[in-house]
Amino acid sequence: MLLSGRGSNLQSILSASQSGALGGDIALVISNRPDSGGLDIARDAGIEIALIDHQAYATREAFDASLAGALENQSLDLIVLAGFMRILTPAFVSRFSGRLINIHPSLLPLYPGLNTHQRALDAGDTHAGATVHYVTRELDGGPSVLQAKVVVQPDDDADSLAARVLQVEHQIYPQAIAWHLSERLQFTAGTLYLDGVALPPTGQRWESV
Ligand code: NHR
Ligand code: GAR
Repeated sequence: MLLSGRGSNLQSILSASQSGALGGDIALVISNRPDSGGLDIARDAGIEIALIDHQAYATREAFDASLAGALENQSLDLIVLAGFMRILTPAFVSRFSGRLINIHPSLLPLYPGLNTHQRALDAGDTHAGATVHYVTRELDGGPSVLQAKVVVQPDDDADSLAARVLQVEHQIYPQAIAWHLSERLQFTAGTLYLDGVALPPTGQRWESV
């Protein structure tokens, strides 16, 4: 797993792993930031951790080569981005193609990139949400697996909306990872399949909450 921050998605995935709902274990947690809460959560759970600080590398290519080096000896089924804040190079993405998944805090294809909650509020959207997608070289442009919606409340600010979206992230991300690990979900040759059936571009919908 790759992360940069607090690690609440790590916590939800760890809980699913411990209950048997995930169908797998977290082998390694890597952060690009020394102060990530996610590193503390992983350490306390006895998971191997690594700090690969992007500021120590002159180029994105050098940073990604170091990341790839840490990941390649592990025979990982899936590399999970959970609040990971560095854009990955095409070389890294193609090396782990079909085995890289991300959760993005918007209803993709709306609002790829950063500052998603404020952008949804500024647009006057009635709904916001989160999307699990496979990672391709196109930022937040890979095929969607699972999407969850929440209702925007009149008094929401970016923080309150982010907190509501985070609750559904904790539901859909372990689910999507479990599908991948059980091989119900496959991303091959640019097409995404669930139980052998090609998924529509928006992925599966989780019920509105
Ligand atoms: N890499 C590729 N190639 N494709 C994707 O879809 C990726 C990716 C790397 C990360 C997560 C994504 C998100 O869910 C993600 C998806 C970071 C940025 C960003 O602009 C944008 C989107 C995402 C992650 N990062 C700045 C950068 O220069 C740094 C910002 C910071 O450090 O705070 O890399 O939102
Ligand atoms: C989550 O909301 C995740 O969707 C978002 O950051 C938060 C991480 O929270 N991801 C991105 O913005 C990726 N650029 P967490 O550290 O508590 O899991």
